[in-house]
Amino acid sequence: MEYTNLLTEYNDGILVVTINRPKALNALNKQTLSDLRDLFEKDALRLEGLRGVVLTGAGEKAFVAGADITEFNGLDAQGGLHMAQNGHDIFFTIERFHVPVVAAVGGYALGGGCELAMACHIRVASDKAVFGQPEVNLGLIPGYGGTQRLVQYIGKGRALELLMTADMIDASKALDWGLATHVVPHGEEVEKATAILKKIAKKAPIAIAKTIAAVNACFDNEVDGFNQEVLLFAQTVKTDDFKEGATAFIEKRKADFKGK
Ligand code: DAK
Repeated sequence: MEYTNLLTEYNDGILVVTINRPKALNALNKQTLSDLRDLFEKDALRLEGLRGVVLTGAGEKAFVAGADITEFNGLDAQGGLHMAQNGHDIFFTIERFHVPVVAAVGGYALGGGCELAMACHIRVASDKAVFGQPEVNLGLIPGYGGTQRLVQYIGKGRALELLMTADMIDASKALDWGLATHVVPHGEEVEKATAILKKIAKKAPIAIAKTIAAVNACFDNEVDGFNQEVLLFAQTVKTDDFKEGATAFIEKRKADFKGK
């Protein structure tokens, strides 16, 4: 797996992906988005035994400090439409990924960076993390799902205030508001994210994939989430892993899930 702006490390079913543009605070330029698309749409699907992905940023200061502002020059409405659709597609692919994706946020997660973190299933923050959607400072609104997902995580009033003031929040407020689920000392965020994924990796993989799909259905206007849950539940009932899980409980032993 070779990318221009991503570093990858694969061990024991956990893929750690580092956005690697530290001199630009890992800002999301076109190439980085294209790398992320290749990784989540193709390369990661070919990894044998993949059970989780950690997404993080290189350097001490940033997860991702936003879309790359240097690429905005000359952007017209048509270009903006294309750019937003492209970003939405990639971020939906992450949100709908079949294994959990955890953002390990060790610094600025601003604009497109906050949006990327929110497309992940879980966010672990270091005590130096800073979250915000400062697009209005540039005369823009978020273009990668920020107006929708921020409301989902922190509620309409708080989201509107952050989106309209461009205020930034620190890790402890992000934890308090439910944007992050853990705050750890700076430098330990990838380790914590990996530990969460290792815990999930012990569960039945199909049940984990269906859990992600069912929870996503809660925010999908095209489907009835409760109805989706019924359908997805029925799919888990027919798996070998369900038989193994129930049998293991009765036999008082640990289940050995095969993902079938
Ligand atoms: N893009 C490009 N370069 C960036 C960058 C960014 N977003 N953020 C930082 N950098 C670069 C800086 O220019 C600087 O480069 P050099 O001058 O060294 O060459 C380097 O990273 C280090 O940054 P600073 O020197 O500024 O570092 P400080 O510690 O002093 O400040 C900071 C850190 C994060 C507070 C500051 O860099 C900052 O305010 N950065 C910009 C934050 C921001 O406004 N991000 C953009 C949010 S808006 C769209 C879709 C999505 C979006 C927009 C449109 N469409 C579909 C059309 C999303 C928009 C956003 O993300």
